[in-house]
Amino acid sequence: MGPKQTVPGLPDRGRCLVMGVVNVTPDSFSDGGAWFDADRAVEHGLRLVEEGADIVDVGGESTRPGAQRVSAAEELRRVEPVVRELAARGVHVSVDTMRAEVAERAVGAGAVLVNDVSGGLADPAMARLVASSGVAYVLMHWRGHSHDMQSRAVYTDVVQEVLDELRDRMEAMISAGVDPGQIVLDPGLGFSKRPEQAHNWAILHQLERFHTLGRPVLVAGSRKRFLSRLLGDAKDHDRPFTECDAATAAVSTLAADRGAWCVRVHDVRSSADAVRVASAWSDGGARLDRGRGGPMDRGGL
Ligand code: PMM
Repeated sequence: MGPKQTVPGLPDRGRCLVMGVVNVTPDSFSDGGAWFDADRAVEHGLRLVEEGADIVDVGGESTRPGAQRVSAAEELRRVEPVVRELAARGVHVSVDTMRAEVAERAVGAGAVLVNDVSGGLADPAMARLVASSGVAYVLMHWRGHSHDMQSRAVYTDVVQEVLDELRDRMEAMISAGVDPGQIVLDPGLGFSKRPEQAHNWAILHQLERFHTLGRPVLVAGSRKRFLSRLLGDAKDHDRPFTECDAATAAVSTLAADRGAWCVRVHDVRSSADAVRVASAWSDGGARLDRGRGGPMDRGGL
């Protein structure tokens, strides 16, 4: 099992949490364009909660390989109304941003988690904001912006280097005044990790080593290229991203079993089921999570 799994402002369900993704962008790699409208994005976020999401992650900037940045003003225009409305409806909202300014406004609008894929590197003001607001913070392993991140995927020992770089970033945030209890760590699957070099699989294979850093771990493999590559056909055609949800659920099951605090996914229903299976399996059903109706409710076997 991993380190203590409670994070301020976020629910403790005694199992791995599920974070559902709402990308309010025209170009995210796995669901770009689908929710690029505030009302539709809110509707989608509420549907994800019904399907079992514990947290809804709202992002306004695509991080797909090669993506160009949007302005802070445009990012705010996309995310702020969605965060505000979902938070007003009682949803635990996370904001997926690398900008302190966007994070600050989102926290003001009710976000309880700042999900920063740059681990504080993209915006020097981020550490101060996280420290002064006391908000929970996902610190992801990152080596550079999307336009050239894959050229930085050069490792001798990927697991050790990602661990070391996460530790360095965590120490830098703590020196800037962030309480260690605010921090969740994320190895950043797909970010400066090459599918053809099995970087992502090496990290998942040794996921338990990340617990040595003493903070909860978030795993975000949903619809990423290492899955579509694994499931590709004999002619080396990758499986389309949207057809990788069963594989994502398998990753969620295994990540939950290896002590992940949370999985970040696009298809919530399958991963919400997966983490409940992992939990019941690991404790022999001692503490069944019947939040949404268990098998007995339906009179089944
Ligand atoms: N990946 C994406 C976006 N946000 N946040 C965290 N913490 N970890 C990730 O790996 C991550 C993220 C890119 O995926 P998407 O655009 O399909 O949501």
